[in-house]
Amino acid sequence: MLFSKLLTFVLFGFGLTSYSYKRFIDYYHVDQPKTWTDAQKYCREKYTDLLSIESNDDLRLMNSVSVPTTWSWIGLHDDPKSWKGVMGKDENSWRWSATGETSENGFQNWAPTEPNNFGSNQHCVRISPEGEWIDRRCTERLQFVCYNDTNPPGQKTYTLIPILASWKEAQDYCRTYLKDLAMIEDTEENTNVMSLLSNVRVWIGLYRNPWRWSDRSNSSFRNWGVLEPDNFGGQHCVAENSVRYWADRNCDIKRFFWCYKDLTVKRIHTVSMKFLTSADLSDPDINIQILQQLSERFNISDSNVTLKWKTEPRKLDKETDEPNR
Ligand SMILES: [Ca+2]
Ligand SMILES: [Ca+2]
Repeated sequence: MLFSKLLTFVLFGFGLTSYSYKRFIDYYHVDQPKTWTDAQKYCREKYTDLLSIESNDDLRLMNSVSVPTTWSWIGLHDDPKSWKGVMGKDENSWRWSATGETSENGFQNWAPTEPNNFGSNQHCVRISPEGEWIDRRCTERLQFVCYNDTNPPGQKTYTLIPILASWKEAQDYCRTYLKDLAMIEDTEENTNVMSLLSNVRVWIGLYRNPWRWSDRSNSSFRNWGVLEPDNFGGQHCVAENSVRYWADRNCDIKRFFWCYKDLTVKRIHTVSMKFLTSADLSDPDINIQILQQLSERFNISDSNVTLKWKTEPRKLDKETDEPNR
């Protein structure tokens, strides 16, 4: 009797899972004076974090909480350890225009007492004729140095552009006509840029994004009071008052503060599908290929949607007697 092995169809299902988030938080005003750092620690221990304020809705809801008329810490700060005299690797550290990242070797050549973020609005960097770096207001109009690294390949060559421009205008110019604003990663490159300058101060490609939320919220919502932030006397932490206006204040002063508790519910919706295929589903490459094709077919580009294999118990292969005809 002849036997032949018949492979049963094996079905695999895949699950289409979508996550949706909405911000639901409880607001807590804590009437215990603490420094900003101690307030952050307290909120993280007792609740979720210092309060991040992401919209006018948050301001309205804060109004519903009874608070004394006083300045109270919220979660926004501009940590000097991330950028003062260092290059740093945090969200508000210095970074190069060409890469959006800090230098790998951390090379820096700050002038004494710089960067100081004077007036709380110096987030772009110019180089002096002596080769020293200084943070300045990005809207200041200066000449600038662009660079290219294609001739010879990989080696930076610098070009002084004798046009007055804001830092952003200078960046646009360099990206249009060369590679980018000057990127400087060692002493030799710094000297090369310096040699182009005859008593002029120019923009280079260094900048940073100031202010970040304690809970890493990426909200850009701000509600500064008049003439704030001003960094007066070195103010790097943000407090808000009873009419919901914000100001930077000295982080070491003890103040009441706002915490929040995250009540966000993560909702998961799963859609499972099954299909028949003659493809070899034991091959991981084919599995990936099918997922890619399905992602394209269903136009899945939303980061809240994931498409993944869910392996079901495999039916045993059956050895079946086949009539010998
Ligand atoms: Ca400065
Ligand atoms: Ca201030």
